[in-house]
Amino acid sequence: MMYEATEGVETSSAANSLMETIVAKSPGELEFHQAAREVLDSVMPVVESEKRYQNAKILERLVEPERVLMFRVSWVDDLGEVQINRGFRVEMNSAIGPYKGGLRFHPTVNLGVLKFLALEQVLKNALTTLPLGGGKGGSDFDPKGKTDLEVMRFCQSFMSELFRHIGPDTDIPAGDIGVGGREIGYLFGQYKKLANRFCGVLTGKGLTYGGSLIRSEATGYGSVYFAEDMLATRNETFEGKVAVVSGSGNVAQYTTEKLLQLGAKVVTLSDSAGTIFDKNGIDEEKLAWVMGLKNVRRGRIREYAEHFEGTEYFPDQKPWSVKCDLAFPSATQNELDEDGAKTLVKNGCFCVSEGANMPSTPEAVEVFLNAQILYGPGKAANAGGVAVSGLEMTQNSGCMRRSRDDVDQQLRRIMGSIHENCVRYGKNGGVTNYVQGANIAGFVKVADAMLQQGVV
Ligand code: NDP
Ligand code: 2IT
Repeated sequence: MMYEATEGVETSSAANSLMETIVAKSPGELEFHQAAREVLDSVMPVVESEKRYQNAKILERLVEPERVLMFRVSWVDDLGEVQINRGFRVEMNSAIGPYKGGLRFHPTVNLGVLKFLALEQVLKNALTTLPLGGGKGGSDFDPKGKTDLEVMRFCQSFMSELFRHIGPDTDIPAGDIGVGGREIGYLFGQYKKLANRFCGVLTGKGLTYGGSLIRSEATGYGSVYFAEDMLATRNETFEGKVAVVSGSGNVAQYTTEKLLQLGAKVVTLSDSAGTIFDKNGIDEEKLAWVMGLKNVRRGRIREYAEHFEGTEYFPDQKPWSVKCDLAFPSATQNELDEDGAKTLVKNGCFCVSEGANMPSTPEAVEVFLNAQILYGPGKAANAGGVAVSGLEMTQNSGCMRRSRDDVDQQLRRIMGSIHENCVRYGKNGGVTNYVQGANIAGFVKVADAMLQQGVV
């Protein structure tokens, strides 16, 4: 079967031929194909100029997970009915450190989705400057509408299998969609019981049992810090800018918080059912209300429009048609398509920073690159979350605790260094292609480590 390259993207025959192998070996894994295609297109020129990468088949090895675990998760719901879900952990690459990456609980989870997330994680983690390999896991379990006890029983059953494969020096999971503080707590409790060991095997833990200050905030804050650095390249700041944010979970909430602190006006949030548009801006008080709605009452974003006057609700809509200067896609993959991207650019949006993983379709990315707006891809812009996870690991292993300011300053410094690295590898004339920059900078670090470790 021939693999169709994305229209308008320069491809090499080596990239096409590796893509065909990937598709033949992993049919149907569409999100993985999409993520791999982008990486291959960015890094192939580097590989073609370095014989040693070709001889050691670095790229061919990079797209093949080192190990994939897939297991049954059986549990009993509140009505006494037996439920069966599927659990996964994709251990993608451990060249520069132990496998590290989140767990996602969402009905759309399958092997292809987790392989795309794991590949992104490998390059993202390399960008953080920390010694972290890449992995991702999760389940097709849907926490929506489940009671706390059901979620606890599911997490315990999930960890009853996963615990034998993870550890603070081998594989350290964390949160992602559908996995927040509540789930990490239940997962940690079960790990500790089975392993008879209290250690930093998970990150995103509660502050009373080894969690790091700023971990909850880190992905959202980091995505705004990355945008701040992109804006600075054009002598711009957040002051007086209008921003649209998608999603209303962990990443969207703290993106909004940091944007407010830095002087921007945030006018949208969304969830899988629709978008709210608040022309007056979501202030701190309204944001606190959203956090209660989403993190405690676990309600729908529609309720915002019922609660706050002057707000509109657009069912089944994304935020991209709302006029703005800045956009922060912070919900899920492929939530921003070509039409959405064209509308954003037409309305004057000139900076997009991705809190989510791969939220823009390849066609949307093309629109941003052709328009030469500031476009920060997820693997660079959202790396703040895993970076603070890395700091949490060092606090756990050193039995120490950093202050809020200390962690926030380190996060700021790391985002600055990721930005610098993207510019170093992505600058082309006066314009930086952050997609190329992020992919090449991450790849070179992992590839060199793989070369030095031989064929394993
Ligand atoms: P949460 O579960 O806290 O929130 C997810 C948000 O996205 C919710 O508003 C949810 O709406 C929406 N959403 C999820 N799936 C879909 C879908 N299929 N269609 C439309 N909307 C959807 O997750 P996070 O905020 O942690 O994660 C958001 C994104 O950020 C993900 O792409 C994740 O991979 C990425 N990310 C997260 C990091 C972290 O540290 N948490 C780190 C780096 C990246 P609803 O409630 O209706 O489902
Ligand atoms: O996509 C991601 O980077 C995350 N979900 C966070 C991973 C982590 O290990 O903190």
